[in-house]
Amino acid sequence: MNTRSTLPPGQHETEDFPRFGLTPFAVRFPTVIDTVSLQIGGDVKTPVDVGPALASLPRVEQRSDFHCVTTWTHRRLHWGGVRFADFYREVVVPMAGAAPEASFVVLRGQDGARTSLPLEDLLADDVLLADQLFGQPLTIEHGAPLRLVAPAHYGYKSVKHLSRIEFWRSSENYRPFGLRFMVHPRARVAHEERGQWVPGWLLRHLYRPLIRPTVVRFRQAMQQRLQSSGAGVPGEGS
Ligand SMILES: Nc1nc2c(c(=O)[nH]1)N[C@H]1C(S)=C(S)[C@@H](COP(=O)(O)O)O[C@H]1N2
Ligand SMILES: [Mo]
Repeated sequence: MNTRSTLPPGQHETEDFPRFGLTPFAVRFPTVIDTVSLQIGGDVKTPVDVGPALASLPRVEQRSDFHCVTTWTHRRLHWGGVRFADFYREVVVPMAGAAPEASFVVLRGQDGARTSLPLEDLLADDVLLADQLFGQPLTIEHGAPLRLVAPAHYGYKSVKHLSRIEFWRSSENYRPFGLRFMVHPRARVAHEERGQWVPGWLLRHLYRPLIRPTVVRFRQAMQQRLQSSGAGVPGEGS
């Protein structure tokens, strides 16, 4: 799939690739960045930490564009990691015993961020569990030690600091983070599924003014963390 020649509806290209998210997460940081621990849960036979098993999967490299729902796009990022589809078939099914009907997937980050996607969307060829960006281990800014990369979906589906994935038969017990209109169950960029109830073209205009202050907020929080000792976890629990 080539998404490089034209931008998706309502997106514009940015030179920088900022640390970004909903503002409560600006001051939340991962606690474990030197090893990968990835818990599998939900409707599975054996809840298990599959972090070590990721090393047995074939590695892939991928160039893809990254589209934030607030309308910025950063093109041609070069990710390294493993395919979610390989991970599901070779690790999740055999090790955790996930049932095929458990197709509602919840992804959680060490900072408390969470999102959901249908299993079918995660099995697409371009969805990765990434641990590298441009040949280097992921930085804290961009999701250390492991993040999802789902290029066909808005950035909020690409959970950073990924620590837990749940496979559920039903979505009924899941509550999204934040305001419901901002969360689309699929969030496909090509269909401009930015949120629910409010049309994508209208959300473009509501979100655009938020980009600059959000970038500043996330950058300042990162600088403060660096200044106040590398090991601490400032702002945790807010
Ligand atoms: N754990 C976690 N994952 C997250 C977020 C976050 O705040 N925390 N923000 C999301 C949003 S809205 C976007 S656009 C991308 C930003 O990725 P970046 O910070 O690497 O640019 O991460 C997504 N995944
Ligand atoms: Mo985003």
